[in-house]
Amino acid sequence: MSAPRLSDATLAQAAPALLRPAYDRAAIRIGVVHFGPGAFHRAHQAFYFDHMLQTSPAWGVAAVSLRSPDLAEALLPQDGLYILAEREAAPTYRAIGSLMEMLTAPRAPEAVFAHLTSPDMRIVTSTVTEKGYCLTPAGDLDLAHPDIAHDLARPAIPRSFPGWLVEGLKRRRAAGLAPFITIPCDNLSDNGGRLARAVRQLAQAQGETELASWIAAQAVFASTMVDSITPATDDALRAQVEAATGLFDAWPVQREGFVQWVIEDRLGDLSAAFAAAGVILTSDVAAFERAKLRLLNGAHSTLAYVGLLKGHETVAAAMADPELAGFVETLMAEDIAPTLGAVPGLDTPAYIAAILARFRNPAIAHRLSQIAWDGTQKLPFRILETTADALASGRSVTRLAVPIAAWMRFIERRAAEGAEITDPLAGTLKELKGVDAFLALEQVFPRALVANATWRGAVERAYDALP
Ligand code: CS2
Repeated sequence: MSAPRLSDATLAQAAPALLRPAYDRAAIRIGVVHFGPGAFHRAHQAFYFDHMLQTSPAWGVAAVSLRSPDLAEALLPQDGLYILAEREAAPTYRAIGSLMEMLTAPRAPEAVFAHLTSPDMRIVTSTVTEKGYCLTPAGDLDLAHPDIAHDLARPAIPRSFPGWLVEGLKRRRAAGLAPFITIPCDNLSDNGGRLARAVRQLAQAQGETELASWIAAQAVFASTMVDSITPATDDALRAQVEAATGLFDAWPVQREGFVQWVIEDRLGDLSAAFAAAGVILTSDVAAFERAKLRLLNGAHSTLAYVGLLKGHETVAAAMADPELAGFVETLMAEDIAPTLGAVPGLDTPAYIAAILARFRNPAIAHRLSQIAWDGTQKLPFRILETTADALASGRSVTRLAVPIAAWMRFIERRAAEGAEITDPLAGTLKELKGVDAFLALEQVFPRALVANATWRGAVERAYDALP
């Protein structure tokens, strides 16, 4: 007999193991528009908003998918409810109630704008990944990006994330409202600064000079560091959720118990509500972001590319390989940590130890292939910025060259097998062979780095040493 499907009406039938919203969902107002409601958003920001709803009904989320209707199709029959599994030795299951609307932007543009121009709506968040910012390697808006080209020609119904923000802010200004606060939650260094620049440049390129000045003067883009390991949903998770809760959820999500959200302290009167939910507000988010991106994400990408070449499938399996685990630990302590300087409030050796313990979490099967996606977008922030800093201070880059060489080998192997490569540059990548061909990718490798003979030599040696 199959279990009833999760919804407002069936929630009361769930097994006691399911933690439920301790607030009245019928009273919720939309205070947040989120772009890119993938698993990470639902395991992270939506969880915080669910917490904030316990004290105020102002934190409902309208979740906007830029393309795919999958989320709306899965969650509409469930009234936006889904189950978050926290996977530690004793797992917990929690029904998250903060998603009140699931919109697919191209199908319902006016509904998206209705929220973006609502006086109750104060915060826009995003998890659109690195590529969603549509930037050149120098950090400018990529005017040649097909979605940006579209938004220049037809700004009123945008395609890109910056395009939605510009048009939303334009309508808000026309309605005499203050701008919303944008809190981007993607793994880019200075995500707020980069997004602010992209949005201003798009407004300028659309000929909206006054709008661009208004945005520059009044709109807040708060940088953030987000952290929680979130393996993709699979059928095993669906089955476990159903067995534990007695309800069927078409799209549950899972993460480790650890969850962290650090936001630049520019939220004004909204700060207290975020702080009460456990968000860390700080004036120095850049230091936290850099430490997390370089240590955690840098180590993750290293485990992914080297681990896949060695035949491992998950992070925990790669960490059970003493040679690889030892290499990553040394890379973090000897090569990455010295580029961070002192981070106020962060004990770096303890932070490294905690990350390595999280990677070993036996309750989580985090696939290396998931982390290996989008290498051209991730490696600049995770490894190449670290490498440039190490070179500038005369430190060795021998170990830092290994994940880069492993990525090249990984791409070559996928191409040779005819396997799919998930990356915006996949079409180019699958034709590349050998270090020189990869280093010619100007979208990925800064020319100053490529011109550095020490680093280049290190990449070549690492490449030759890998299978
Ligand atoms: C991972 C991240 O998939 C990846 O590239 O490195 O998603 C990582 O799990 C999170 O940033 C952890 O906060």
